[in-house]
Amino acid sequence: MSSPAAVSIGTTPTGADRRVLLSGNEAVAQGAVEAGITMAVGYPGTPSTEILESIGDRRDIDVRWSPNEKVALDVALGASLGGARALATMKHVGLNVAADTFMTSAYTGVGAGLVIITADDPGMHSSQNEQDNRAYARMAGVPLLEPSNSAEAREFTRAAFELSEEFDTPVLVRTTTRVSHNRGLVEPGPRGEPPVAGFRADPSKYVMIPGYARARRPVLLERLRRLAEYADSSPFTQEFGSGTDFGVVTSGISHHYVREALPDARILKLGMSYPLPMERIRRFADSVDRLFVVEELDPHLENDLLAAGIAVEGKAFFPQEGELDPDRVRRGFVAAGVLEPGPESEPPPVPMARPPLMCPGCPHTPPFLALKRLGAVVTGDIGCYTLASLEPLAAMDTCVAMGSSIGMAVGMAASGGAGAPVVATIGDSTFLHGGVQGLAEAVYSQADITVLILDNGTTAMTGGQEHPGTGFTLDRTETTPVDLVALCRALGVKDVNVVDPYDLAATYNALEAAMATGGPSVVITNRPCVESPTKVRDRAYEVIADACTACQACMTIGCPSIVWTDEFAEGRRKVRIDTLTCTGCTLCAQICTPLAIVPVPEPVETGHDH
Ligand SMILES: Cc1ncc(C[n+]2csc(CCOP(=O)(O)OP(=O)(O)O)c2C)c(N)n1
Repeated sequence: MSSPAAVSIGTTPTGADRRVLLSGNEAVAQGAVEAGITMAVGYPGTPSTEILESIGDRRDIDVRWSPNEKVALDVALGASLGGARALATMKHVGLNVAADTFMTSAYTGVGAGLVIITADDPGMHSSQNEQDNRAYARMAGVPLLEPSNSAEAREFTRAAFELSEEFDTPVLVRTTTRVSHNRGLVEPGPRGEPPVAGFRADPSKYVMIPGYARARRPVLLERLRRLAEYADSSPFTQEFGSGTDFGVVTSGISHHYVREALPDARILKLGMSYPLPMERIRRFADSVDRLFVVEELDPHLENDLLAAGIAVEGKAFFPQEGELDPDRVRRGFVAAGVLEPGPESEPPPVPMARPPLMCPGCPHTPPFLALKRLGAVVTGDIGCYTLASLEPLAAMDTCVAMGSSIGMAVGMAASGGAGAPVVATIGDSTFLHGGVQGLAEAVYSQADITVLILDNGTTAMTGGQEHPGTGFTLDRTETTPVDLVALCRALGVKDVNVVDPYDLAATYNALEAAMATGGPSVVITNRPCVESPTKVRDRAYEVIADACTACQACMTIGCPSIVWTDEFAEGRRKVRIDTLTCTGCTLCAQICTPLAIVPVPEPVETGHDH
């Protein structure tokens, strides 16, 4: 068997074997390129981020990060109305942010095709919840496609643009972490021709005042009826296996788990899971004695089938929380009496669990050390700094949704029950995503809070993406950065201070002073992330073993470069520094009272090149 070609997204391989190995995210991008998109826009969020990154260097497509998902969808919708096929990408919780536009875009319909990718995260590998975004398709009344692997991610995304134009509707394509990140064989096609139509003004379609929106509601419902008819004959529905004892209705990645658990089972695989191909499902149900639904998370399909009067079993045997896998599916079918109990497969051994930690030299560490010492109540936000909630820093009290820290701080302070000064901590990307309005609220209500903006010049948590405060666009073109100090002042915050977080004393003092100010105050830390966009590596530090008194103060910062030794002083273990990973931030040296932590000596100049 020949091996698949290496190819960049959107170019067609020329060898005999035209297949390439692509992740689900790359395959989505490939499908969109083949569909002729000229606009791709999103906000980073695992597991969706690589979709835009994989086409970021294309000159024929306008690929951009927006400040948040709502703006991304607004940009995509505007582009679509202007005649450009547009792709909007986000993680599942991003659709909550974009939901306002999403709901009403179902009323306006589209110009050129508009496809929204929601990348869901069952199992919460990197998310604050595991909401099942299939519900959004029903709530908005838009068609939903669910690819199960990379080949389908490409095909379904491409087809979604056709559907979008044929039915004049945005189309939601839902992937899940396993589909987004797994690699599979894909046969790419050529770049599609972008559509040429421009904007056609039609206020009754695009201006959603009540009088016009009321008239669009029946249009939406009639469109859904036609989509349901289409679903029944669409190529998105496939049948596998044989037998009449039982059948399984499934979609997305669950399809592969069922086939692994029960290779010969009768399966009806739904590629389009809203609206449902109900007549096909009914015929399938009639052809088997027992019908099961296997689906991750909510009983989305199960409830629809039950509501249609189709007897079906599902969540009684298959869990509603977490990811499914072949073993969980097998156990469900054993419980249902369909499979004999067999030997349980042993999960592979996991090396010693390592708790997540901030990186060596992370500029987020010092302000949290200071906040802990200052005894603040800290409403946190989402980003690398959320790790400050864990030991040994343990300096964050809440974390709910992007941008929530500031509004929650306002409420916490207003409650009168905080018992200590309240500080909201928020990253630069998150501040521009959803924090600015919280600060407006703090100014508006003259809340007695301090907002700590951790400006590391990137969106580090998701791998270092640009945002409007960085001064660069997705393709690293320079642009005008949003000036955070000027923005805070313009909102009405009088007390705005910038501090170098590597100076622990200055950081402590700045926070202490801000917390003592009445009304809202802002402290901004200004060191770049040590990993992105370029690695920051200064001269490393080391521990003078004889000088170390084993006080272990340096261990309180949770730096992974500081490790235990086998030496003891007064019964306590001494430490050393891994000089390969130390970035030379000096934080540990600043808190080492015996002055045992010093820079490694400069290499001696020998005059010889090696
Ligand atoms: C609504 C929403 N969109 C996207 C994400 C994914 N996400 C988590 S944190 C984060 C931003 C982190 O950047 P920043 O606030 O600058 O902090 P840093 O990680 O750089 O410290 C993103 C995009 C999310 N959790 N929720």
